[in-house]
Amino acid sequence: MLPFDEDTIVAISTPPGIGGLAVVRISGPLALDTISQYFTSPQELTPRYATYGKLKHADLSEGEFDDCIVTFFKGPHSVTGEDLVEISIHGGAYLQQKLLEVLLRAPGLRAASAGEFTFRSFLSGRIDLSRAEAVADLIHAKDKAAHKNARNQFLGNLRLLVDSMSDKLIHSLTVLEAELDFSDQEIDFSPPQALIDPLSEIKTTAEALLDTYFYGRRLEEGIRVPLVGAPNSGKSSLFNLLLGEERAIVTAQAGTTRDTIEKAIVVAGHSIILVDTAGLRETQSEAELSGVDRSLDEIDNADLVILVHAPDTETSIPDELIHTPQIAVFNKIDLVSDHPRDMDIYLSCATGEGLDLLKKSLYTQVVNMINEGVGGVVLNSERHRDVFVRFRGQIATCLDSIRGELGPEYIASDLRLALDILGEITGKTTPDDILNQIFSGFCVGK
Ligand SMILES: Nc1nc2c(ncn2[C@@H]2O[C@H](COP(=O)(O)OP(=O)(O)OP(=O)(O)O)[C@@H](O)[C@H]2O)c(=O)[nH]1
Ligand SMILES: [Mg+2]
Repeated sequence: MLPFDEDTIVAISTPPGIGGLAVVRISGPLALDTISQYFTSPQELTPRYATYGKLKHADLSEGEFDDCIVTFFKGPHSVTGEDLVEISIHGGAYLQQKLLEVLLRAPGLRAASAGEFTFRSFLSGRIDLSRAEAVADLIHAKDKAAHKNARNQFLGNLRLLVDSMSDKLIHSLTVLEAELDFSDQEIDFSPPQALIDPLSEIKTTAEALLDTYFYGRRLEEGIRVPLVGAPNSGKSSLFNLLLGEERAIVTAQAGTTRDTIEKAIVVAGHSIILVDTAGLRETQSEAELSGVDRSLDEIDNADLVILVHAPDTETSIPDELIHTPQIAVFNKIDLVSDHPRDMDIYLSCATGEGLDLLKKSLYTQVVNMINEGVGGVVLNSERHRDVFVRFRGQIATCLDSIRGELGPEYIASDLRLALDILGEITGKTTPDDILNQIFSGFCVGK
């Protein structure tokens, strides 16, 4: 475990310059002492009550600080497990920085490092590692679906799942320990089905969890939807129409878009990254060729492609698209009376006809991608995926050892290793460098 110093830490918990209210947090043994030197109020600070008053100190000039509200949480009944003070002030960047500066001159206080409040919460046992990570996800959640997933993890769904797997492993270990106790009596060890069944169940759960990862990444990064097609087919026009703003340049000249342009919209509660791309064609122009390469990269990374056809251009389906879900759109129907049969949507960016159908189709495709997860858990972190890949492998090793009728001491040691791997999710057995990496990814003040 990392050294947990007894310092009192301070940080602004809202990014400077946002406006509204800002919260400055002080956590540690000197929190209460410090605030009593900087804050005056007719009322006593009472734990868990918000107290209205003024910040006052020789270091603060008159008029620099007006009213504020201080909330005091007495350790261990605080989020960090230690004495914690939260000062709500007006959110101007100047006021925030000034207060921080002044507090940092107070004896025994130092600036909190990134994620240190949450880290202290973890070290004091208030939350396990998976919930601490969910705090970061909650802060970064861009849409309803990502928020829901982060919230589920924060409520402890992942921990509950891990606990139930751990309990089964511990039970299996108990069965084996009992065998080991009798091993000096030369009774043959025949591994009971009671060992195989729970382990097979655990392996199935781990596999189902790993299957949620692909969707989990989409939750994290957004569903990538490039608009692809021949030059002049109307990709940029459609991109603008879906965004509801004139974001991309549209001209009658083929080869207008070179660089990819992306912008997020929300469909069915999910962030969708719409990407306008350069039209696919053979070309001598170096700049356009780079654009086409980028379009092909986008196709490679796409979750869903909107393939745009038009009567006055010829869009061929790129080979790279074979495995990617797609919506085939026939654009510019205002120009023709007859159109091909094999398209999903018939559209006119000029008149808006067909746009609602395209939006519905996009909605349906997104809803089809939703994975409800296992016990409300969708894996979205590379770290969690890595742990579960190793865990699944270790459970497979345990099962092999049991079926291969290895001695109970070998199977027990395989099971202990599986338990250790699983403990990395909740932080029981997570190496210090990984902990450092996780918490340094947080922002200061969290
Ligand atoms: N009549 C008609 N013209 C359209 C429609 N959609 C787009 N256009 C026109 O087609 C031309 C090309 O449109 P863009 O949106 O720039 O086409 P693009 O696919 O982005 O073209 P590149 O960027 O060159 O690959 C412009 O003159 C648009 O006004 C449509 O539905 N009907
Ligand atoms: Mg374009």
